[in-house]
Amino acid sequence: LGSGGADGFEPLVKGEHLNVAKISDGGKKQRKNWTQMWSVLTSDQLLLYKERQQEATAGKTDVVHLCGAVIEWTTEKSSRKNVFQITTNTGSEYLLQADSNATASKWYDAIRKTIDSSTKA
Ligand code: I3P
Repeated sequence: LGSGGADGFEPLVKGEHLNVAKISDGGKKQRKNWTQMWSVLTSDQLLLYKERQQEATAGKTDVVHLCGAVIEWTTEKSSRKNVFQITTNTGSEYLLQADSNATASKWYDAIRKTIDSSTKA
């Protein structure tokens, strides 16, 4: 933890590839389908793009609203390592994962801070 090297800025708002599975959409269970997404954190949203290039064309695949969301590590909802879950205030559930523990931890911390600050605002 904390050894982010050249990338270790806080809060983290730049893009990176993460594995994402949306397991609930507004309370409705979804079939788990892990997809590598280009992920960009803003001050109150996590933007998910299929391709890095789509960031420039605003071709978002999904937007995770972080105000009022809950984030937690989970070892029960996947056989993968370094998995955390975001539950939005509308009941959508996302699993996020990276093979690198440092990468997963960096995003977990940045998203948690974003949830805290956007929920207080
Ligand atoms: C799922 C797929 C997922 C797996 C999930 C399977 O099968 O293998 O990768 O989740 O396990 O059901 P399918 O492609 O046929 O839908 P993990 O990789 O996170 O373990 P689960 O049902 O135990 O969630």
